[in-house]
Amino acid sequence: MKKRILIIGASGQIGTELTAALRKKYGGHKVIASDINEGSDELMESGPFEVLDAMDYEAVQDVIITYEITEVYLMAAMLSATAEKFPMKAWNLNMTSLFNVLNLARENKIDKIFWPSSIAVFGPTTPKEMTPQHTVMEPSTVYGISKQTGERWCEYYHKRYGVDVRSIRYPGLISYKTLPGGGTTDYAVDIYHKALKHKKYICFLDEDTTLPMMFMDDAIKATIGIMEADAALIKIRNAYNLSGMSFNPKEVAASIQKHIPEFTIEYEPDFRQDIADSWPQSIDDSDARKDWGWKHHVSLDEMTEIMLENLRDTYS
Ligand code: AKB
Repeated sequence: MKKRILIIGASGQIGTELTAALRKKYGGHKVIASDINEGSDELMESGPFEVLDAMDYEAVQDVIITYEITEVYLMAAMLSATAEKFPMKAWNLNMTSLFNVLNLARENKIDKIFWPSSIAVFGPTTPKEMTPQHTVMEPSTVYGISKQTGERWCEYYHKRYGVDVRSIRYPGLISYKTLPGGGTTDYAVDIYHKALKHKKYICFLDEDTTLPMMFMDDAIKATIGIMEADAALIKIRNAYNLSGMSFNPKEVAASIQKHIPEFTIEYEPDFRQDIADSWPQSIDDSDARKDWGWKHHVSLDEMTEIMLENLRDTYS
């Protein structure tokens, strides 16, 4: 079958690396990158690029028809911390963009959708350790409410209209290539930059705030892995739990100190502490491992080495 992929939100933290990985795998011309603004030179030169508003149904449909798109990865979203500042804007973006692609698939204009969910679907009443796939979900953030609602709609469109939509609940993602924007887990990227630049970091979460996290390479493997799996293997059509590692700011600081002994960290928790406190500490992802063969590879100390090695030149 002729595969043509559209990535919506290609300039974001995940979109940038996902676009590069899919272009490497399928060829630049098969992967159309799009975002609300023009992308980086690299994004615009390595394959087709379209300026596209994920909330504009007609515009998304036009790109899908023009390029004969078969699969959409919808990566545009407002993350947890920013969404608390702009609740209605976040709700509108996160829900309208999802309905646009779900309805295009329902009308048979595309065959398959990837839509990212998040550990933010869980809330303060969810069991915190090894959070099960099926459990209490009472998210207390705008972002979490939009992701949980989105999951219900994905499952509904699959059951009622046969839409092939696949999703995973991303933990916090860490990469040296791209910066996150507006999330509660962003400290886990910033800390590496500040460790190299200032040998000091002021963390907006408390030292013992343990959260599920993952190195970006593993997240990209999971995303492409679930999309490539045989449809019959995808038994869960809201979103799969996905786990890599869990750590808190004190542990990541200790991991950095193995390479930069003079590095120091201070804690000044802000409004993001409440968000983090409402999320799980670790995730049971046995369904993803069993159903479509998910495996994580990178641990905290391995990630620290990769991050410092790759960022060192920027700050030397
Ligand atoms: C955020 O912190 O909002 C995101 C997420 C866990 O979905 N990184």
